Amino acid sequence: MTIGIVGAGALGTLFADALGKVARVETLRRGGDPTRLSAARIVLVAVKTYDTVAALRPLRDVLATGAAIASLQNGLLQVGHIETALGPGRTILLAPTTEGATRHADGTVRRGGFGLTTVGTPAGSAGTDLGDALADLFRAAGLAAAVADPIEPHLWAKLVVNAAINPVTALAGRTNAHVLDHAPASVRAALLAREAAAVAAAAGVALPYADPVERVLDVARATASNRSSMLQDLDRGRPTEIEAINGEIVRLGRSLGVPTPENERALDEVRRAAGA
Ligand code: KPL
Repeated sequence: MTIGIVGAGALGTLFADALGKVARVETLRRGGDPTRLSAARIVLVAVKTYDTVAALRPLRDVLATGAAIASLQNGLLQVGHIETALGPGRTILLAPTTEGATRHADGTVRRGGFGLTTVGTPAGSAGTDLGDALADLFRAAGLAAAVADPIEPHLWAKLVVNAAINPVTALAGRTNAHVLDHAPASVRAALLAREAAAVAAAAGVALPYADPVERVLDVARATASNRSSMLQDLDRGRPTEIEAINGEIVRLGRSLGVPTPENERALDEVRRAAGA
């Protein structure tokens, strides 16, 4: 099976390297030739949320009929972005992941611990057996994977973790271990996670864990040596995903009447740190 990967950042490279051992992998970099992905059965999307439409648009007339698009991305807006870029009627899989990868100064990418990738189809979409096939492939490549239906609680589960770990580590300039080792960072991460979980509950989402703070600490432990994606974005002077993560919590919190002062503060501070 040929797997396409859109995006050659740290996460895309981690998946390309792992899957390259068990499948044929074609990576599409920014400005690359989209026809490289014409034989792909599954296309993994590993670009930043705000780059999705521009990165996928060139594939609109290139992808094979029946090819599935599987998003590894953060946030909640993946399906809309994919449909905007490729049109309706595509087979879409969502694959939120707690794998962490850091690109070092010499350009190499190192896995920052061990995460779990959960694969499923968005609510209301037609069933496909490609989700099971993708999870099997991940496992064959040495990446822990699960299949879940519905997948939305797992997108939220990842959002809560990102809302807590990413701004705290990005603002401190420290690896994910900071959330465990530095008491004020642990307190702040816990406040962020609790607010995000309260928004999830108000949105009618049952998170797949009982204690969001414990979950954040578990992921921080499993990815302790990783520099969070938000920290790597700030390091490189790139836009961060703060709007899709804490920004989304704040926006939904407002519309659902859930106060999110800690997420608002994180949103504000990361925007300022990024010079926005
Ligand atoms: O998803 C991540 C990220 O950095 O965006 C975690 C799981 C927090 C790993 O660093």
